[in-house]
Amino acid sequence: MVTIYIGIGSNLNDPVQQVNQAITELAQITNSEMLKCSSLYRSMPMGPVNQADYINAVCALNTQLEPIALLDKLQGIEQQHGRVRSGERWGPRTLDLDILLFGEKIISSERLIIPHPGLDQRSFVLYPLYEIAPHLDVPGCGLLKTLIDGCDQTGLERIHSA
Ligand code: A4P
Ligand code: MG
Repeated sequence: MVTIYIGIGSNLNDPVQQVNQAITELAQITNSEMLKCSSLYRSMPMGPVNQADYINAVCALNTQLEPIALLDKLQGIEQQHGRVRSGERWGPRTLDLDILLFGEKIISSERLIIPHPGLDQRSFVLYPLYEIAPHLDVPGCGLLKTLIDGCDQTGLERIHSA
């Protein structure tokens, strides 16, 4: 069993509902166990500005799956949510599931980069992660608390789901 962290993001088709539904589905992944979920956060879009605010959250799971098998499960869930890849970088999406961390692993392969790129600078990842794992040491990036101290919280608001 290894503890992994998944970042959830949505800004299309009722994002709060998309994220809550995704949390339910993550809890049903085979050979895995949901440990913790953060609150939901509303965040200003990173990337093109002509898109809606995002809803973000982070979950911790224990899993026996290998990283690629987990990625396949997550992409299956994204498909169930009607994810359409428009080709626009950082464009709007019904559901995005990113493997933020996979235990202590550092991976750089064609399909998978872990820790997830940019994690150490994204308030919409760091703050929900800090809520559920305040003592985390992020492989290759250092203490989460230190990353949080250097990360502006502007444009990020913790919300309570409906
Ligand atoms: N991939 C590589 N590493 C990973 C990983 N650790 N987890 C590959 C998941 N996938 C990983 O992903 C493209 C490919 O990345 C996958 O096929 C997989 O093999 P994608 O979901 O099709 O594309 P994407 O998400 O649009 O691309 P990218 O560059 O990963 O975007 P990000 O970094 O996910 O950012 N603003 C706010 N406020 N909140 C957000 O959540 N999200 C994004 C997307 C932009 N702006 C945002 C937010
Ligand atoms: Mg992604």
